[in-house]
Amino acid sequence: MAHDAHEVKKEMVAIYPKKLGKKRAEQIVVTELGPDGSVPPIKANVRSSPGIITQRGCAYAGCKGVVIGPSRDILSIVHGPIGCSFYAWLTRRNQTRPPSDSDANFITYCLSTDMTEQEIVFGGEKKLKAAIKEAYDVFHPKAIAVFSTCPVGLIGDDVHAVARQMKEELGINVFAFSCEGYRGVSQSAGHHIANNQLFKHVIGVNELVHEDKFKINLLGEYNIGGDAFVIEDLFRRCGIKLIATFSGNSDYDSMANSHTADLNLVMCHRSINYVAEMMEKKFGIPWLKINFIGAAATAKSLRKIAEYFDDTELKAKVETVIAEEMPKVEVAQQDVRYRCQGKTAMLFVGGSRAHHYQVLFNEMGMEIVAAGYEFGHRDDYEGRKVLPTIKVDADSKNIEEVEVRPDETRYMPRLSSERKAQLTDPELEFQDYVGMMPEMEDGTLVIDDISHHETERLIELYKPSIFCAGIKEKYAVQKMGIPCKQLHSYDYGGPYAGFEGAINFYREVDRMVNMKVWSLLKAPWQTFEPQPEPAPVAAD
Ligand code: CFM
Repeated sequence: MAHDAHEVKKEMVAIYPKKLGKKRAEQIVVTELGPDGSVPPIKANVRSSPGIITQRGCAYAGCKGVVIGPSRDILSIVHGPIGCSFYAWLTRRNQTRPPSDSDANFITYCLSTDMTEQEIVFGGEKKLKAAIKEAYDVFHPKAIAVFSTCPVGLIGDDVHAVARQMKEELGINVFAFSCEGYRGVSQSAGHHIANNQLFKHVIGVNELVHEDKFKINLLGEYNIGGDAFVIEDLFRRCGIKLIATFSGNSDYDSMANSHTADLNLVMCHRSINYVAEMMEKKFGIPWLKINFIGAAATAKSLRKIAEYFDDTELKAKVETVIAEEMPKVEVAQQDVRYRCQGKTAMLFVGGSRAHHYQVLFNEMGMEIVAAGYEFGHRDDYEGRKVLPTIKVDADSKNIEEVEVRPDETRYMPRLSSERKAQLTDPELEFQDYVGMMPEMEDGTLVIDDISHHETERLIELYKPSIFCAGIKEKYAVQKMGIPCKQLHSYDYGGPYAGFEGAINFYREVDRMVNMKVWSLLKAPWQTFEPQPEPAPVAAD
């Protein structure tokens, strides 16, 4: 690496006022794996400092947009001013495929109570009730979810009481989320709030029994760019029965029935680990951390599932699928490696992809020079082993911790204690997540909640071959002559999951990093030459 990461860090924070510089210095860490597998601590999941131009979103975005939004037949009503709905309308590329044209799909709709001054002054509960009734009359959904925006919490509308009342009146499941944008420090708070309500109001209300042998749920996969379709296909070919996905390409009934699965797979740890934990406690369903981003990671994840079920037939099927897919992947890898080997990437996105996508770049022979989450917690960086040492602050106390006990009739441990004791290989990540940092090269920069200034300095100093972020950063980065790949929406591309997705990703990144246009790019101000003063116009 051409730069000493410690020097870069010093230089990046030097420009800040003292207090802010001190805080940012704790959120910027140079990775170094200790002999015991530990990494240096990072400060994460703390408030963004005003003025730094954070990449983050709000709790409402994390709850409505991220966790619940991709489910196609829960009718979502936003209780709040119209802008909160309008700017969240179809902005995430979560795809869905109803079984037939006559099945419900509300994803394209945008329902809002359109709160105005009238409700801010006199209360909005009446309007919310009317909205739920009207929505029910028009759509006849199986379930209605109500999302609170900032003013709802400020004026004190009791959305939960309204939901209870309407549930009784309409005879369908109606539940609400106190996911006001200001709760917590980022969208991460919204994930937690969504997890809690899913657990309390949806999971376990459908008792349909599936006779299949290997029943799983996929948690934290939201079907961006069609990723879930690819993963579903892999499960089908391996003979694995997917009960529910939370929540890409999902419907209400499958989530309500998810407690009948025998294993939870956790893809995005940040957004949904709470559901995995709570389902373990209440129903006895263990969970495994998996990752379907990257071909090797996909193969490893399938093998982990087979290992969990410990079934010879399943193991054989998994090996067959891997053997069918890997040769195509290797051809594509070889092709791109020739042009991409040694090129560099930076990833600043979300709470899980900045880790998962490193695998794909490494498979192409590319090097990660810096990475970070927008809103990950310390466990996403350093691994779950730091969980007991994370201090609870006022912002995290703001979010309900649901007390969970084993279900009186439905708790059923899926594994014997002897079998559980066999699943301790750290590679298996059984009920564990090792985090991003232990898997990164020593000397790499890890930056939490990166600021715009830091982004610019990093680009100026390292001139990475590609920068991965979102739409808010994309054009600012590209104006600096560096291609920016959106890892939230995938720009217009995808899927990138599984074997097929890996090939798509290699090809697209190859095209981006080897495109000559970036070196030709000059912004108008870079070519600006001062013009001579215009001659004075003669006065009459
Ligand atoms: Fe999980 Fe996500 Fe992500 Fe996330 Fe997100 Fe997303 Fe993301 Mo954008 S749930 S943490 S809140 S993997 S919307 S599908 S891409 S920031 S890295």
